[in-house]
Amino acid sequence: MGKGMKRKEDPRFLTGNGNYVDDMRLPGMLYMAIVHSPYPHANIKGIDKAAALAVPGVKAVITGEDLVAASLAWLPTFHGFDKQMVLAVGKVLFQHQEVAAVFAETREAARDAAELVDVDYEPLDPVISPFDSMKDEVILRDDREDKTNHIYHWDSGDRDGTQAALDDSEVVVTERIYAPRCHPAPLEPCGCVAQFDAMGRLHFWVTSQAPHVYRTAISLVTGIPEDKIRVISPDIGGGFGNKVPVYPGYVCAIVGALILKTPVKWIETRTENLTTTGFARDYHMDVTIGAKKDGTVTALKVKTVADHGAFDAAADPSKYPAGMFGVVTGSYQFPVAFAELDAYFTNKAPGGVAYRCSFRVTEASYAIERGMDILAQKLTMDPAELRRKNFVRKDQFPYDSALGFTYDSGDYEGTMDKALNQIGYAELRREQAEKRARGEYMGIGISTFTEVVGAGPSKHFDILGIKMFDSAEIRIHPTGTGIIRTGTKSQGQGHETTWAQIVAEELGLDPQNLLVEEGDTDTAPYGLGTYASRSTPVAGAALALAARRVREKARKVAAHLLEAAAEDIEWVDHKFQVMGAPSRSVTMKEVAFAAYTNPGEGNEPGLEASLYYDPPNMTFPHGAYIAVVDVDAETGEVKVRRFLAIDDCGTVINPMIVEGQVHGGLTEGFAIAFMQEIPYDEQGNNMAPNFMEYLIPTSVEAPVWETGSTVTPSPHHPIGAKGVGESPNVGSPAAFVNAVMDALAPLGVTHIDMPLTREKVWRAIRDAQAAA
Ligand code: PCD
Repeated sequence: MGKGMKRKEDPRFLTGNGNYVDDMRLPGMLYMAIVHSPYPHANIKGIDKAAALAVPGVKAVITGEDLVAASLAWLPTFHGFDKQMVLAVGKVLFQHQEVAAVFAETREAARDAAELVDVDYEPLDPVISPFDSMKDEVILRDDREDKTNHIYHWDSGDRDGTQAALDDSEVVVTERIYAPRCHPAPLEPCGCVAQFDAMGRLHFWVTSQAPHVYRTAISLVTGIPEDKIRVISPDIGGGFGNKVPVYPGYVCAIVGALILKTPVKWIETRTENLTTTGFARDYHMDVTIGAKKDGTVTALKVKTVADHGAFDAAADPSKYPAGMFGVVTGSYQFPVAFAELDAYFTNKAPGGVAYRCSFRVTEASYAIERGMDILAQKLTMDPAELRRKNFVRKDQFPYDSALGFTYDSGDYEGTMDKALNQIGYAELRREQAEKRARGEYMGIGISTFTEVVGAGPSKHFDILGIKMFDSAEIRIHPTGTGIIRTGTKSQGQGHETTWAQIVAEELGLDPQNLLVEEGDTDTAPYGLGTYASRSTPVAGAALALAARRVREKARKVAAHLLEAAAEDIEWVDHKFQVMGAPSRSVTMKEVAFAAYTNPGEGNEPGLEASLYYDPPNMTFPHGAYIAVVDVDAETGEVKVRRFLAIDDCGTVINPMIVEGQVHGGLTEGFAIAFMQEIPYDEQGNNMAPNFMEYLIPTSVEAPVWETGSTVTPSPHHPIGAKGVGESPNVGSPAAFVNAVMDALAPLGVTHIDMPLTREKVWRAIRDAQAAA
């Protein structure tokens, strides 16, 4: 624990020996390709399969009508507010929507044939903006009983109290802040292999962040009894939220394997990944902050319009339709606040998914961290001082926020001070003043965010009704090695290493000899999977407590070996010893052997335990990020000169892994801030369907990351750990944008929506200069 142990999984990955879904090859396996709609909104007048079926090697073509006959035309989305068409029936609702599936002996034949499926479309006018959609002039989803494009309303806090406080405030700032539609584009796209064995049992290899939830969902959708389904998530090349939802292709592959009685593989193309899988953000947030002239905040109001596309793909807990957006009060003491959100359907690909974001925390953090800077600019106050004035103080935890969360622990001021010192803030401000005097645009951007991760306590959190606990199972072998299983599933995070470290610490064993296995529903205990930075807060806690259960059992065996009463045995320095007689001790390795060879009378043989953990609260990691940029006013180019991230995720299991998590998340945050968006034109065309348009930063574009940490343990987690995987993506976009706005402040620019492309920055500068 606390050591930068090298990742146990890496030899496999670094030598090209990972085992991914696309590595699966089964005898007789067919390949599936999907036919996509070129139109965002159209009636389907007919589908002619003949030309496709004539392609050599093609075995079958299925359409939505075929699925209707099998009652498989719709699949539930994970928070239960909506369902999604598997293959379009009657009409298509977004460009690239799945219309038919082709099965063939080779991938090439399947794709060639997919192009020959002749679909007769009658194009309809698309509704692309949620602000048009809300007028309900055209109802997009005629399958729904409520004839409206409005999906849901959510609100939290004190509406009247907030308005009254804003009316009384000496200063009020307000800004519409857009969090663009974006997408993680993991290295490995989504895919699956479906096989029914001789006993009719479904074996389903799939790129899933939540294999157990998939098993239950597949059973509920298809009617196949759950014991006849085995879901296996092998190695996964990045998930980032993209691999939480169940996609139409999965259902089609299972149907294909069932009707053709042979295994079916489907691996989506990069363009399919960028056009059809669940998308994140697309939040239009009206942020209003009230304050006194001295900068003390008095109230926060946020009104959001969310564009969820044609189907609401959100996997949010059912009690939280807008996810954890309520963390929008951030790290600050707002005496009163009100947040409300309305979500709408449009003719875009399904939205509402979380990308490196614990259910809308990224949007919320971006809104408040941008908002605080807009307030600082209005008050001509230093943004660090404004934050300091309003931080929840260290001695106020557990802190009840105005929107109903109980923050577990934190030291916001201490973390910010560490960041300010480490980056040399005062010196940077001096340099900026000199540059400004010379007409140069340098900016410093701060983001002091609070996250909420570790979903979650069963009283509030579920997916499809299943409570969001997690689980751990530990078996120690006679020789003092063992196997560890959890209900989570690493997609690159390094669980094979960190889970072994937790158990090794609790049991005094060698982490190199504790094998970690996740992702096979036949062997792993039921768990809700890995997303929302929940694995460490939930499964990590389950592991520590399961290990303590093993230790309790081992204590009895130790007592037998030491010829003492179990009550007189204590656990000191990773071994059992007789109280007051340190020379009389046994190691866990010795106890393990005895557990199978000589457990002692009345002691149950064997050494294992399993445990389900229902967390009492979420964990609230925080951080202080600072970006330093230079903006070229001639070209709009932004150069990120420095970026410092101080993260506080409580007790750290593996500092090297945490640093890697932070580097990865910052690089994604950088991409979101400066280059990435899934935009749609007015005709509803997806304008970033490939990597020519959807840009992925490499080490060439990415800044050199400086990192550091503070440690404020979570008081309710057995080892004090909080999540960290999402923090860098949650905290960094605001730091980048704040830095650019700080650079352009002398021009009177207050806000530009991400991504801050050269063109947008250049136009803002030009417009500001023209207005001056
Ligand atoms: N850790 C440590 N310590 C602490 C914390 C943590 O060490 N304190 C570590 C662990 O153990 C792991 C990691 O670190 O290994 C992480 O963790 P977390 O935070 O708990 O988390 P998870 O749950 O595991 O995971 C999840 C996340 C998310 S959420 C995302 S997006 C992303 C991240 O993770 N993704 C990914 N990261 C990553 N990485 C990689 N490589 N890949 C991927 O995919 Mo979502 O909701 O899904 O949107």
